[in-house]
Order: sequence, then structure tokens, then C-alpha cells
Amino acid sequence: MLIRRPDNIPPSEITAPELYQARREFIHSGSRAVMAAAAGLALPWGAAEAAALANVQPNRQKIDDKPTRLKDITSYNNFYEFGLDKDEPAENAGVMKTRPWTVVVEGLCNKPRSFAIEDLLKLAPLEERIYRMRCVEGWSMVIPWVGFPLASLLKLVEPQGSAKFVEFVTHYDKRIMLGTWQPVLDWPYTEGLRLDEAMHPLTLMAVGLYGEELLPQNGAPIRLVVPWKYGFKGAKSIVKIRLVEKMPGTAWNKAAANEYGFYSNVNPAVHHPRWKQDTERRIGEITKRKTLLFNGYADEVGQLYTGMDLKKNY
Ligand SMILES: Nc1nc2c(c(=O)[nH]1)N[C@H]1C(S)=C(S)[C@@H](COP(=O)(O)O)O[C@H]1N2
Ligand SMILES: [Mo]
Repeated sequence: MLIRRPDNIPPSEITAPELYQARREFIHSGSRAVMAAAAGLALPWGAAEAAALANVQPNRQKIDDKPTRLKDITSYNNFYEFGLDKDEPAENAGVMKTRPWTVVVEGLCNKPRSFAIEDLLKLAPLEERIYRMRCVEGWSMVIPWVGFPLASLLKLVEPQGSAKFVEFVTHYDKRIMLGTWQPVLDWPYTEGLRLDEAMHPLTLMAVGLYGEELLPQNGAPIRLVVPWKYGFKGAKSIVKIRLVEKMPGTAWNKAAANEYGFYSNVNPAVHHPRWKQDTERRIGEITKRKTLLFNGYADEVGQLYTGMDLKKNY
């Protein structure tokens, strides 16, 4: 796969820590335009600016890593439905209509129901969560997501004892998703988690980033974020969540089972058959850094995998 270095970045566009701090203070009051202006960034999407999210709780997860520039998070994307190149989702995903939007939660639960996106935005307090994001291709970012724990949603539908896994199904519209005209993956893009992984407090349903609603290229209006797993587990633009008994198929596992397992936990000791996984390039940095076990979240999630052979369950 292609790994692109962020070259041609004028020094004026690299966010200084104090500007980032200023920008964070705008998160609760200001718009993305104001935040971007504070950081000296040009807005790539012009007038089509996302709406600010109200009442976002400040971040409680401590992280020393500096967040990636807004411009990189919104212009260097994987969203194969809208093209295979990193710049294509930002160019092409804007045609996706994200209102009205409904997420159906069904399967092995006592209270299956469908949620309008407006209900989901009010379902639990919105929190800012600054998470590392490690793509299986060997690059990474730090993203200030806004969202709520998936557990808050699942508790509402009351999973039954027989539910062991959660399957996520994403939006699929062949007319606008030109990337799906090629048989790269089995569309729609689907993902899955074990129920205990899905209920873990770090597992987030993201509806925004940098204090504003997600842009289409990042998986608007709602996507999954599982920070200790490779980025592809974070299914974008979700329309259905299913509680199931058996381990569900997942898009990348179905495409290449020997390269992408169901668990896909970030693990520097388990290499991809075609490249190593012990280092990564943080977008915005030049030198590589070491990849951390469970992407640095081992203290929080390690106990989910006690006794499991992580080489076999990759
Ligand atoms: N529906 C859908 N979700 C997806 C993908 C995709 O192609 N389609 N790509 C995945 C991959 S490989 C990564 S690394 C992340 C990237 O998320 P970002 O572009 O918001 O950083 O989205 C994941 N979710
Ligand atoms: Mo990825």
C-alpha cells in the first residue's frame, strides 16, 4: 500500500503548541473557522463548513501526543467507497447526504429500535476524546474526537445473554460511491467487535472532531472509533448495528483473511505479511516512532485478552 509523506508543508502551517491550546479553548465556544484561524490554517472546504457541536464535555483521557492538524485529518483519509487515494474521500464524499440519517440497532436484544441521528446526538453527554489512530498501513494521527461511548447506546437496547458480538454495517449507495464500482471489498463495508470490546469505555461512537460535526470524509454523521485497534475497525457512516451470537464477517477479513484478522489489535510484535508493524509515521512528523502494544492503551484494555495468543488471534 502507498504511504505518503506529508511534504510541502510551509512552516506557517505547522501548529505551535500555544496555538493548539488557544484552539482547544475555542472548542466549546467557537466555530471550526475560528479555531482554524487561531492555528493559521486555511480551510480546505471553503464555505461548506461543519456545524459546531454544543455542550461538549472536556477531555478526560490524558495524552501527551500533540493532535494532528485539522487539515490533515480531513484531507488524508481512507474511505474506499469514495476512492482508493488518500485525497479522494475529501473530494468525493461531499455528495453523501447525511440528513436525514437513521441507525437501526437490532438482533439479540430486548428493545431493538431505530435511532434518528438527532436522538443519537442527545443520547448521552458528548465528550471530547483525544485518541491515537494507527492505520494498518503504517501511519498514524492523533484525533480529538467528539462522541459518546458505544456502551451507552447498547445498554438502551438491552443485549440478551446470547449476544456475543456486535456487527456494524455502513451506508452503501453505489450511485455516488464510485469506489464500490471496483470489487476491492465486499460492499457494504462491515466491521465487528466482541461484545466486551464494544462495551469497553474507550469504545466511542464519534459524531465530530475538533469540536464540530464530522465531515463526510471522516464518516459523517456517525462512525466507530476503537483506539487500541487498527484504524480499519473504525467503520464510517454506520446505518446498522446488530447484536449477534457468532463472530461476524468483516470487510477486510473477507478480502484477505491472512492479512487482516477479526481482532486487529495494534501489536508491534505481530507483523503484516507484507510489511512490519513495529514503527509508524505520525502524520506531520518526519522521523518514525515506535508502535505501542494496543496503541498505548494496554493498561486499559489488556485484560480483555488475558490468556489469548495474540499471534493467532491477530
Ligand atoms: N466505511 C468505511 N469505513 C472505514 C474505511 C473505509 O474504507 N470505509 N477505512 C478505514 C480505515 S483503513 C481507516 S485507517 C479509517 C480512517 O479514518 P479517517 O479517514 O477518519 O482518519 O477509517 C476506517 N473506516
Ligand atoms: Mo487504515
